[in-house]
Amino acid sequence: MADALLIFKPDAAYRLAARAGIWRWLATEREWKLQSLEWFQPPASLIENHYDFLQGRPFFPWLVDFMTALPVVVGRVTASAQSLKQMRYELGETQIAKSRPGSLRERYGIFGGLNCLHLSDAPETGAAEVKRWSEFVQLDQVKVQLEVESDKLDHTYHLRSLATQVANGIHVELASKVIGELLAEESELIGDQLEALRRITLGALS
Ligand code: DAT
Ligand code: MG
Repeated sequence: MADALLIFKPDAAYRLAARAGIWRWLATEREWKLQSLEWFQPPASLIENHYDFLQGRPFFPWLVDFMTALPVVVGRVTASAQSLKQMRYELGETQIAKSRPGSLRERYGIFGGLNCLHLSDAPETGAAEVKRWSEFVQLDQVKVQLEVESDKLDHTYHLRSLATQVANGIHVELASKVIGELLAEESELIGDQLEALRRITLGALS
């Protein structure tokens, strides 16, 4: 059995319909078992180490902001190497424009690297990530139960369309404003936390 680290990134942790959809998949535990889950806001140093292979890439400062701006939902799953591969297939490719139709990321991800869920990509990386994160998070207890349904609207495709406009410099101000409004509708965040979700979403588009 392999260990894998799982993270509901902010775009999944707070967009409640997306979170419910991803949770419906995760909770089936078809070929895997969820061993732990809890809320945790990672420090920048942890994210810089977690993504050290991406240091120097132009999106790296955004990535660190994205992963540290708000508490996220972190957990550990166990699965065979083959099942972990199957989970990654169901998750879909990293960048939303390239993610397989029907995959979780294509269904709920907004744009670029705003891709909802982290999942270790192999037993070796899973072991290393679980070891690193276990210094910060207790990875042996399911401490949160997420809901399988949400009353909130799912604006994924509208958000993707607006994000594409912003990324292409078309109606940037108006599209950015509507993105903020849609994120407010999808989540229960207010004040600084809503502003943080808006900032990390727009940050992926520049
Ligand atoms: P994955 O999350 O599919 O394992 P990864 O480990 O290669 O992908 O990269 C980690 C995260 O970094 C990814 O989820 C989002 C971000 N990222 C990677 N490549 C990117 C790119 N070309 N543009 C924007 N964000 C990217
Ligand atoms: Mg990865």
